[in-house]
Amino acid sequence: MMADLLAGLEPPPAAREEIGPGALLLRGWALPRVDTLLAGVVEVAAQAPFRHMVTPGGFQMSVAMTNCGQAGWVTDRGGYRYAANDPATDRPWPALPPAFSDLAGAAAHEAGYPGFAPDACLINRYEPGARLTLHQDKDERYQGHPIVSVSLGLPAVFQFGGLKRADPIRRVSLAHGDVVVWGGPSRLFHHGILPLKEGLHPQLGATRINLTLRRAL
Ligand code: MD3
Ligand code: FE
Repeated sequence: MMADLLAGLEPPPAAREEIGPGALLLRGWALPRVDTLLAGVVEVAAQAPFRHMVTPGGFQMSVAMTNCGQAGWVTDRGGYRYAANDPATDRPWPALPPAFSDLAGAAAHEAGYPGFAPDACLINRYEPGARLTLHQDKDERYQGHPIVSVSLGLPAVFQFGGLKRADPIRRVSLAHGDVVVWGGPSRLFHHGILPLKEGLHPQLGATRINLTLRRAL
């Protein structure tokens, strides 16, 4: 424990914050693994490029997305769903990099959800102005599993509401290296990302990347 702390492998206990029922924010938790995670993103995007998908209502999303794992989240005029193949190439999505699954399993364990084994990862890429309007994540087959999110690059303002769309909304800043484990009641809470502000991150430039590790199937 103390040795891990000194080695920079474990953040101090003050970096743990319960931001909702069953939702634990681990500030800076991914920092020791950022380079490996980013290498995974580059590898995935080489095989399944980022693209701006279209919502069922016909709007192009401002966030660019790609996926890896057994299934990928997609949207088009036909609706939202998980698909085994990338519609852009008709080939299976790239495999989940082990660094992604390892980090998700360890973070979930840390948050009190042992045995979490993700089978899918949605990778979101934001540039200044890009946003994600308030929504719930309900396309996974069984919504009892937690979701682990990792924020990289420019900081963003995360909106966190409740089960009902009209519930009060809190704002939480998510920065480079922050990990959040969304389980329990929070798993189905409404959430979104406000338009990304201009900025330059030393490693990622004018970009924010968010990984969400999920059990989709
Ligand atoms: C709370 N992504 O991919 S991460 C998404 O930053 C998504 O790109 C945002 O919402 C992003 O669906 C927010 C935080 C997050 C992710 C998934 C959640 C919060 C969540 C699922 C349930 C509840
Ligand atoms: Fe979401």
